[in-house]
Amino acid sequence: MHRIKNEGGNSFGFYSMESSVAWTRDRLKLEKELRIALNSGHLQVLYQPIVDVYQQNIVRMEALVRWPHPTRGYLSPSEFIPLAESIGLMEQLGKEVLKIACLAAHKLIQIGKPIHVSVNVHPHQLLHGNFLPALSRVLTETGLPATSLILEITESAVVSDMARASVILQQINTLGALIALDDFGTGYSSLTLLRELPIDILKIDKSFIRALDQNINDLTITQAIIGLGVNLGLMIVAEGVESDRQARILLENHCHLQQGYFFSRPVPYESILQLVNEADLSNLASIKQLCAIVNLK
Ligand code: G
Ligand code: MN
Repeated sequence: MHRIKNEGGNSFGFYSMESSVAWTRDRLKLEKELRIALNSGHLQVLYQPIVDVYQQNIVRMEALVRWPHPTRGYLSPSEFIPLAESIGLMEQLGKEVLKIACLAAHKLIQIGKPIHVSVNVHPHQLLHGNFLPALSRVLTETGLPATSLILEITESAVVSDMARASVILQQINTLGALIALDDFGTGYSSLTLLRELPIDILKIDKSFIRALDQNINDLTITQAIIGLGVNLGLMIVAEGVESDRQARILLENHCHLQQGYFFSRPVPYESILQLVNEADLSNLASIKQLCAIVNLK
């Protein structure tokens, strides 16, 4: 049952004594390996650029954790975050990623490239731990101004305990960090949430962007989210932009903050450094194409 639930639920599997023993053994091994990886600094943080198509510039980067596993290859968060959560490692893992990301952003500031860093915060981390003191400590230790940090939270985190989430988000807001609502449109999309909480940014979920140029419903929903956000004075970021057609449609709808494989995959810090150091980013073919689009308008 736990295996099926961990794989996303809403399914069934067959139980046998042998498979159960094998699964438990496998899982215990993975747990042990995750603990070791975390404690010995083996988890990697990659950064995916968020570009401002108008400015033709990288203005932010989203920190995304990866686990280079010795035998299973690169594991993405969806493959080990549920495990980290179930064995109580989520807070430690979250803090570690936050610290690495803040250090990276601080280094960029020091070389005159003030790029905001956007860090995903897991619901557990936000609601169950001592999030605010931990956040303050990381900012002090890394020297990153709070105003250079964006925390990405999901609607489900907020909805699961609205009262507590509200208090914590207000405190984060007072500190000066920005708050982004991640995967917007896939969860509850409660409008009360937008009215009552100090949200600064909406990130349109990539599921709407994927078929933006083929599906009129996806386009309509995307336009509605942009309209809603703009009218509420929020910044809008489109995620999962994979083609120039998608980028162009978003731009036509005044959504100029964009992120996705069209611009860049998540890359190591050294590659970000290289990208931001390019005078005009013209090595990013996609940016070049977009410059042409913007100039045409
Ligand atoms: O939930 P969140 O929005 O933080 O998820 C980010 C994830 O989306 C990362 O795992 C990242 O690798 C992935 N991602 C980023 N850009 C794209 C894209 O253009 N297409 C697809 N399919 N996935 C993307
Ligand atoms: Mn995110």
